[in-house]
Amino acid sequence: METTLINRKDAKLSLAHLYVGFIAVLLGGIAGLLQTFVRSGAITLPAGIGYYQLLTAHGVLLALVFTTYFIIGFLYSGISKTTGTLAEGPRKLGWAGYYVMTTGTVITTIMILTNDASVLYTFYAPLQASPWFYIGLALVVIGSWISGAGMFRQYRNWKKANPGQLSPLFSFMAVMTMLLWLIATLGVAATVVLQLIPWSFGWVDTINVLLSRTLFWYFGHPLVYFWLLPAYICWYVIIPKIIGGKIFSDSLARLSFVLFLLFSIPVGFHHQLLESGVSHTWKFIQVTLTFMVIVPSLMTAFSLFATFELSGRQKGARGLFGWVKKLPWKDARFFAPFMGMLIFIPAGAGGIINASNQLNQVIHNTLWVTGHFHLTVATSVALTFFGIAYWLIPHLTGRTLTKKINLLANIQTIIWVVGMAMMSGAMHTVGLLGAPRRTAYTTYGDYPDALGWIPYEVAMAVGGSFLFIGILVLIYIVVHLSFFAPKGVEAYPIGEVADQAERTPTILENWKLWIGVCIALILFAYTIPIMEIIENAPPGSPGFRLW
Ligand code: HAS
Ligand code: CU
Repeated sequence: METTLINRKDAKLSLAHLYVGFIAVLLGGIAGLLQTFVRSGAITLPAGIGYYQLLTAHGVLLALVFTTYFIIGFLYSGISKTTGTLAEGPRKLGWAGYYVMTTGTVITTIMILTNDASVLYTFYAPLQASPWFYIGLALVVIGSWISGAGMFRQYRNWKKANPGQLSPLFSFMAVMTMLLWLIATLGVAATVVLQLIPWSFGWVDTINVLLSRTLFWYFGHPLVYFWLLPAYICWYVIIPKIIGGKIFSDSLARLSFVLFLLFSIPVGFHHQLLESGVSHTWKFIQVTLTFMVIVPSLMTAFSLFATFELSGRQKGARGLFGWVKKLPWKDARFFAPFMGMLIFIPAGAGGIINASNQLNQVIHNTLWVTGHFHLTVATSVALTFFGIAYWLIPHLTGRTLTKKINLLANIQTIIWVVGMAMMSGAMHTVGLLGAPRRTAYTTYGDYPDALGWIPYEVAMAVGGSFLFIGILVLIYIVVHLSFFAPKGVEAYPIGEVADQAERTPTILENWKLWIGVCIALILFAYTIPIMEIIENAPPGSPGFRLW
């Protein structure tokens, strides 16, 4: 039984992040529920609220605000746990980042609420929001850089104090995640600062739309791994401890994170396969690299199965699948992330379909894609984050996860999986039937095909209602664990590496090497296409406000 909590000041920093994250979940969830009702034709929105306004709030609050705050809060806590209490400098940077991000979040949210930024979470030009929306987003990114700098400093301090030693796995993974984020956000920062802000203020009249979208997707794909890697940290480092097993291999875990750094970024064109203005050659190269980035996920699946099986056999499991019975199914800290893993199998398969050029022609811009990302980020990642919160919040507040709340958390997980299966299942199917994404309710003049989509949209609304109930249960649990649960010490589970595992090669911690290869791959995949996009650009576009 563990008896130590991480430093109280560090706990406060993490908690501040988690609270903003969960407030965003509640608000974003309300928007999501309403959207499914509008889309299926069940209601019309009162008080001049627009469908696209809700959709923007939903995407920004859940995909951008919840994830970023949760991730930074979680990573700071794990760094404090594994490298020791944060030094003064890193902690100050953590708070500075928090305040800058929060200022940006508030500005962005106000712009959405006043209906000055109904441009969805991808804010594609030539849709034009108020300049303050982009300024808010820029502040969120700058704040996250400051927080990242704090983590890098703490990691460097640890390295200096422990020369020649391999850094703790959690801290290595946290630094890799923030490094990936730093390099990726350079793209979105470039389009926001150099293109969108000057254009929305009216300092320039037109914008190069293709360049802006390309810079967005340079960032947008690694963004999804910025969400995924903290979930992988839980799967690699936390879950083995919770199930009473060991980390299968430290080297494999580190190698998979290195591969994510290398292959996450030079692949953005798989979001632009139907976009004219980019040559086939470069699309082909980036699709090939996309298939490379599937490898570290397959390695992760392999390593998880190995951890489960080894620990099951140690507990006496027999036969091919006997180990399944030895997993702690009733423990919400395991069950929620496990359901995330399970869903990631079909979710990842869907991703491979998306990335295949010919199949992408079928699913692009349909509700299939919306189904895909509700399985990946909104189930695999979100359920894992919920599973982390169930022990992390009480650890930080000095309380405990009681049996009752654990049971409620398991019920929450089931509600989530059922709701998402319905909603995402319907989205995938109706997407194949041609229903577009990013559209409000319409019957296209009672066009028969479009009428055939409506039953699926009703199924989406039913699933969405389950999910909303899931969010209410989740928020109840979070509030309880934060303020009302009995005082005590909830363990911070950090797994140990299996004894038989080989020694980790130090080259895996050669940051200069990996950053060098990463930059080389990015330059290879993007330099010529971006030059072509600039050289062959059609006349730029003015801004449009279509809402
Ligand atoms: Fe994706 C679109 C391709 C993964 C999120 N994706 C999106 C969008 C989002 C998103 C948000 O190529 C929409 C963006 C927008 O608004 O337009 N995606 C992929 C590929 C992968 C992938 C190849 N996506 C993700 C992840 C996301 C995410 C992860 C969020 C977290 N995606 C695409 C493409 C598009 C796209 C195209 C553009 C579509 C279009 O045309 O617009 C891969 O990384 C997936 C690899 C995963 C696997 C699964 C490994 C399984 C594991 C679980 C093991 C389970 C165990 C438990 C051990 C190969 C690790 C089992 C135990 C038992 C007992 C059974
Ligand atoms: Cu992608």
